[in-house]
Amino acid sequence: MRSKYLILPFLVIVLASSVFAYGRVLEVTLKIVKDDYVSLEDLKTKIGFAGEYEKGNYTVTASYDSKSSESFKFTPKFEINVFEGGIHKRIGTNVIRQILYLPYDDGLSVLEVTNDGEIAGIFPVRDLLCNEDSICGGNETFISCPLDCESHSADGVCMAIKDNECDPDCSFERDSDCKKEIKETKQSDPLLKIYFVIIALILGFIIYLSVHLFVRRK
Ligand SMILES: [Ca+2]
Ligand SMILES: [Ca+2]
Repeated sequence: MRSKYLILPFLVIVLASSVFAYGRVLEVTLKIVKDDYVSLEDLKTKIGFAGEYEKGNYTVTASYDSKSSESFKFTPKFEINVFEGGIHKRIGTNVIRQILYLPYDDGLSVLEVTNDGEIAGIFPVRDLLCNEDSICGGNETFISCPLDCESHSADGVCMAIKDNECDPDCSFERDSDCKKEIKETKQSDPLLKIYFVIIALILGFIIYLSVHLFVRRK
């Protein structure tokens, strides 16, 4: 009976991880003009869940240096939310912004978008993901560019790694190194030491005075 209860959460985890792949993810923001071109608005690597892209008239093909390419299919909805006359409505539009969460792997060089088999945009992404100039900036993160970015770089991605450095992108709860940093700054605060000495002196003086008065009364 007990083993049944132990197996259940395990099965849920296996099922969830097969539906939503958790790991290194490429967040791709595309501007799509209906029946026309596609442009690349933003690109960022992070840790998270990749989406499911198996059906649709649009295809994103990710080409790698070392391995065969991978394709992801989706159908953009040319609609936007509007608030009109006190109600929320969805109306048709010709331009939309589509965000895709693709599984990310090292060596990604080109993203190509096709609409019904016709090329709508080709984007060389290698230098965007890592330009190897020893500066962590632009679209680079520790995930796509460990050469330029450090695990604790301010790159918009929280890497909760124990490396004795607080990642400014993490909350204090997520990166245990940040908690330690707070503790250390508290300990080394010179003002805190002065307050402590003053309080100790006042307490000492009160005790001295009390003892002195007590002895005199006797
Ligand atoms: Ca760089
Ligand atoms: Ca970071």
